[in-house]
Amino acid sequence: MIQSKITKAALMAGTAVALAMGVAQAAEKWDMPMAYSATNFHSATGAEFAKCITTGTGGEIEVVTHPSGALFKGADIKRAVQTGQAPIGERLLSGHQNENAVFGVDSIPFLATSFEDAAKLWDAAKPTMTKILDEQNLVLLYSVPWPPQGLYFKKEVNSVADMKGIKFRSYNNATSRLAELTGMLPVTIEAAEISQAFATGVAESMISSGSTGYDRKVWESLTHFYEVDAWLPRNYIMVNKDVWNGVSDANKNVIKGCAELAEYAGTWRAVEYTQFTLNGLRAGGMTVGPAGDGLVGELRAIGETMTTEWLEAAGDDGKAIVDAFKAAQ
Ligand code: PCA
Repeated sequence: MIQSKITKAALMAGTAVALAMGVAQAAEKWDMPMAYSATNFHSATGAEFAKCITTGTGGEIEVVTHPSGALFKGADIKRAVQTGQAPIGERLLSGHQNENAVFGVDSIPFLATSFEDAAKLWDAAKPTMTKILDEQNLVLLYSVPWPPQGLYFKKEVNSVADMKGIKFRSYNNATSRLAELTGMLPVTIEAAEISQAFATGVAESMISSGSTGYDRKVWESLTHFYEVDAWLPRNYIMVNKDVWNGVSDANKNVIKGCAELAEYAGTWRAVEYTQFTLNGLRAGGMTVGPAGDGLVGELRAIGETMTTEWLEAAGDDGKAIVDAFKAAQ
């Protein structure tokens, strides 16, 4: 009896506190920079994630996405979130490979080449990524893969020799290294700017997903897409740790729930988008198909070189991730 009275009193007090807080707590607006076009599936997933948080927190935290690099360009998003210029943001994980090789684990050629293996590799890598990001004042919320990476050209290519001297658009260290090892000339360009780069001849080829080629209508400049399935890089969503620490437990739970949902939904979008976008490239007039055996063999040899280099650069942390991934296969 007594106990239930106490419980009731505690509940009432709790409600009073919650109401007072509700009144006192002004709604916060979180601007969320994203690097890719609004129509891209990562951006669509991010927009739903934002809505989920706004609804779930009853408007206490309103998340507003800014796709296409409109608020911060891809290369600047992590720094912006780390320093609190933006509370939350999305970035290509392997874009940070120059800070720490471990960030490039998802761009090791031919290590994880299917959605299933990419998920296993992420499971193996997530604790280490969470820790590295935490040390950089960032909280990892969720991560979604891109579809498998293939090669785009404006001519038929059957061997590495055919690539010599081609201007190649890169998006991280691994792609620049791939260009060097195939005799191409790497130039780093954000996805938001590739249509123009191809139209003006600043770049003539790239490795990317069918999704990015489709989003940027590359058939206006390029002619061939070779399915190589070299790797499936990931985007991830991060929050500034100080901002995160200021969020109530209830709202943290809402955000974590929304993040889980977004990771699941985004991953399925990536799977479904794969064939859809390859068909879109075909409809745009491109020749789309698997790379020939000769080319694949040469690329695999280059992949081995890159794997050795990565393992050297990523040290014990990197090796532990790859070992855990292989054990899970
Ligand atoms: N699209 C991104 C990264 C990987 C992908 O498929 C890009 O090309 O920038």
